[in-house]
Amino acid sequence: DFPAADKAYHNYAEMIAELDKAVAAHPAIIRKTSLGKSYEGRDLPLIKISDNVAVDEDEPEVLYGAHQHAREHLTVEMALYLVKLYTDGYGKDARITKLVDGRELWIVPDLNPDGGEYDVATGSYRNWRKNRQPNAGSGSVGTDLNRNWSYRFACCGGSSDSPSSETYHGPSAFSAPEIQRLRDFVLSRRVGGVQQIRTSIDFHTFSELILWPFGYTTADTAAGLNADQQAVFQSLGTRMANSNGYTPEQSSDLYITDGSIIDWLWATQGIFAYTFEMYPGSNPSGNGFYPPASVITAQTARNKEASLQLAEFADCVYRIIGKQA
Ligand code: 0X9
Ligand code: CA
Ligand code: CA
Ligand code: ZN
Repeated sequence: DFPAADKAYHNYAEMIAELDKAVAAHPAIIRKTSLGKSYEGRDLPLIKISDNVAVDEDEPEVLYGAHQHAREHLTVEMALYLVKLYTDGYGKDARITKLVDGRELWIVPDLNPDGGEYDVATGSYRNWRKNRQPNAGSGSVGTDLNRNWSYRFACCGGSSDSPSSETYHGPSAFSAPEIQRLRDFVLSRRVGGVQQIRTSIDFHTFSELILWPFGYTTADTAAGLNADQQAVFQSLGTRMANSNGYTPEQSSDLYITDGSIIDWLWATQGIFAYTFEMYPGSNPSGNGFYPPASVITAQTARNKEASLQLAEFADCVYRIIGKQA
């Protein structure tokens, strides 16, 4: 489990218990299901928050995801924060109530439970990043889930062919069961050929950045990303960054990545998808992946405004540049 000093972080069982508590307290607006199972057979929880939650209404949909990378435990806390924000705030805060009534909010709080549990299993952090899927012909375990998506998979030097690498992309796109499950969910949100999810944040740590596509190329625009669309990404990214003090930039300004979730969500589904790299901003001493539990409250609440903005713009993201889709 987590070291004693960090026991405020939620392990897998505690995360599930917290979600179940929210469902018990607010059954009319929150539903918990599963995307399916991880490699080791853990459920990958899926939360929906909306009015008339049992009904698929014609409301813009938003996806918040967390924990593709095992050691980035602060992102699970971020997802739990959003669950509380939208449920406890319903009927009390006008802005929250309007979003819950007018959107269908999807939260995937833990896409890599196997890696997360492995990271804390001994009571000392293992600095684990990937999932826990064995690699045939290699003693090295694990695929980097954020290199396993199919769009320009392994195209551009932004991932590794070596199973021992931290950024191993897997033997083929969607080889990781966790990524298959999230892909299938996202594809299931196409209704009559129209993707219902409009905006998304995939939470990571660390560096305090807001990143947008593409990751595979340093070009600002590319096939499938025109100047207007780039301006939308940059404008909304900058607005969200003004609220949390993160640095907004194209994801390839950090480094080239291929097979990342946001490139796939944008290029194949037209979803305005961002990567947030949470606290800390830099790593002067110690390990930036393991901030003390004392920062959880402030560093999750720090993303309240950006998370609400992402949902508010989901009805027409082009509004931010004064255009219509
Ligand atoms: O390398 C990653 O996957 C992310 N950084 S992390 O330290 N959390 O591993 C950055 C991904 C940024 N690029 C894209 N999202 N395309
Ligand atoms: Ca609804
Ligand atoms: Ca719907
Ligand atoms: Zn990450």
